[in-house]
Amino acid sequence: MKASDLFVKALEAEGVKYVFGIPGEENLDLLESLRTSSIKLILTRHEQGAGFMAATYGRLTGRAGVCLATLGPGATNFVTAAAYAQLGAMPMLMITGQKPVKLSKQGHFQIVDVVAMMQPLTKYTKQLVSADNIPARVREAFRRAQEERPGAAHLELPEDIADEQTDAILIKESYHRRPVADEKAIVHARNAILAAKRPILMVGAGANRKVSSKMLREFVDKTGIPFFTTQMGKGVIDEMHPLWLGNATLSDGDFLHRAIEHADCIINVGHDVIEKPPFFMRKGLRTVVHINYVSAEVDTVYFPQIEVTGDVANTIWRLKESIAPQPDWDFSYFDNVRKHLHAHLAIGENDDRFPILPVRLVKEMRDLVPSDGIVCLDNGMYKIWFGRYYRCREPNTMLLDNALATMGAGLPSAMAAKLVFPDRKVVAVSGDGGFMMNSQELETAVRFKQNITQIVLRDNAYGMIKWKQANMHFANFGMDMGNPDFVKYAESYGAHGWRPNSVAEFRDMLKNCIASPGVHLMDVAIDYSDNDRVLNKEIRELSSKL
Ligand SMILES: Cc1ncc(C[n+]2csc(CCOP(=O)(O)OP(=O)(O)O)c2C)c(N)n1
Ligand SMILES: [Mg+2]
Repeated sequence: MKASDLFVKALEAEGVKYVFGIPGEENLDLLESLRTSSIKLILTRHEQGAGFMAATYGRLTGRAGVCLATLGPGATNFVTAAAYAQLGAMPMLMITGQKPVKLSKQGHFQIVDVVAMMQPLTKYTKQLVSADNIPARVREAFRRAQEERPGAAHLELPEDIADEQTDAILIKESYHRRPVADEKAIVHARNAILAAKRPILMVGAGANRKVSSKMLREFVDKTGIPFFTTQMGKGVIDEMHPLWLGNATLSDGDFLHRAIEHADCIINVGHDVIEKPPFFMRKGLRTVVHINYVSAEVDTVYFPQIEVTGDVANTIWRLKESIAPQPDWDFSYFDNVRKHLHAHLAIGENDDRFPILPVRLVKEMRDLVPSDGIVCLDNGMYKIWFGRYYRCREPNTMLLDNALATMGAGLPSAMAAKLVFPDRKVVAVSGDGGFMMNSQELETAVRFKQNITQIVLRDNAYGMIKWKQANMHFANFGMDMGNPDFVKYAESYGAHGWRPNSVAEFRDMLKNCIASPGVHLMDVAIDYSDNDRVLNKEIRELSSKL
């Protein structure tokens, strides 16, 4: 068999449905093999967009999303997406081409050492030097990308290897189960929780990966232990649950942090130090029990005393079975924190001013996006507001990146989410800065007849950095920019463009965008004047009184 055909058969055997990317001449054998396969090519307008899509596909399915690029410039365009997948624990496989390894007549034209370049950004990076190795290399790349903690893998398929003949046969995925935690570790954790007076549960990114949602919910319902979510743990347990204590969007100074300070035991499920810290650990103040698939990476802000490593759902189930509510657990302080948090979250929900204020924006979106609808955030100021105020009802219904925190992933991640869940509503939210970093993928979305909505929050600035600049008492400098007419811009791609001039119009237009087919772009002027007042001052002042 021809090597490129075998490579594609190996992808099919891994269950690959889509390959995202832009081929170059070095990929043409592989492309021809793809053409006649069951795999669909999602041709994009930039390799970065393709990489973000592949990573998000992996994030939502647990199976590595695959992206394809040429050597040199195509491969270097994958770099940010590789980091996005690697830091965000999203299984992804990048395939890049290369000039012939045996005999090339092109000198060093376009040659970059891509395998070495990918080294710090991946779990596995290899050049194929013989067609006979394809089955083993492909299987290993998928195994490594998908195994906990998931991440990026890379294979380089040079032109001459792709054209070789081989009689190698595919290696099937083995039967395997995730290891479960050791019983002694479970007993240790259980004893710490039972001995505590004020335990609290934290739900982090790792809990959003596999099906641990049901067990966690049962754990909370049975024990009555209050919980909070991290940004990437949003929705694992319904954030409307009566025991929810908030989202750790800020690292300190929020109402939630008063509860954390008051707790004497934190059950930390799925936390990963790659996330911006949900709270800062201080020495000796409280017991932290780390429950995850992998052990805790120790950091100055995170050094748990007890670790339970193994399948998370299994660990939670075993803890749930053996922990009954204790008479001397006292959650009264937490109840008080929750009461004040809820009162605070509601402030501004009905503010009619336009340009729209972030709290109102979040409120309208929560009302209009169905429980299983997926909101995909790019990176900017609004991420803080959405993290704190938007309450996710189901796992992975807010895709945000609190790991690499790159701009430009909003639209591509929404497109991937729509491919994975064609029947669910998908809305991307980006700033005017982040949107323009991959706005060209509007064409891809239109070409594939996707039904998605892209909200662009327009403040004519890199607002988040502007806010931080002001926080540091620097003069306003270097953060303001202009914009295209986003409505006309959308229309020029064959998408629908909308520009509301009031909150009421925003609501009507969003409702219509979500309900009607096609690619919709809403150009929404945003008022960030509350950033300083609410996020820097009000929350701190009010929470410090608790
Ligand atoms: C690729 C990339 N470049 C730069 C940054 C640093 N950064 C974080 S947020 C931000 C501003 C985002 O601006 P915009 O998308 O308009 O959102 P806004 O904050 O204005 O709502 C910048 C420059 C980043 N996170 N990622
Ligand atoms: Mg902006």
